[in-house]
Amino acid sequence: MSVEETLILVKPDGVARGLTGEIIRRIEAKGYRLADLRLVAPDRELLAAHYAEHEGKPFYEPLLEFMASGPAVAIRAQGERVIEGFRSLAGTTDPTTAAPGTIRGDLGRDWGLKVQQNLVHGSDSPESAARELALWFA
Ligand code: DAT
Ligand code: MG
Repeated sequence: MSVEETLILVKPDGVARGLTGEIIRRIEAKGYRLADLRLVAPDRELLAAHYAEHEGKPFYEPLLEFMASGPAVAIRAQGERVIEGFRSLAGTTDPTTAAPGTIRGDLGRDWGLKVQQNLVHGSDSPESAARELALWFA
């Protein structure tokens, strides 16, 4: 048994497109537990801390700008191997090539889509999850 918790974000595109319910439905259908949930309008400081590993990359500024464009839904989700499991549910980073059946593969749009508009975030390791949960649920 390895019960973990992870940070899931429904990003501003997901909230704006009215997909929060559909995304939460998939999380719950998989059997994960919602331990905490909040609507957050993140400031620059929070986003810079959250995406510190990407600072300096070409997509960093557009990514922060997009993430500040509207509210996000932050979820503390718990479950057996939920970190890896949610990333599997989410699909690979680029919605164009994310597998059908995944959140990004099923719900991502190709028309005018930018890679950062990929609906969700999920922590990628136990260390990231602890760090990110502390930021979003401070
Ligand atoms: P993931 O969100 O799948 O963990 P990541 O941590 O590598 O992906 O990148 C964080 C976010 O940055 C990602 O959700 C979308 C954006 N991004 C990543 N690579 C990109 C690229 N090559 N061009 C534009 N945006 C990118
Ligand atoms: Mg990542």
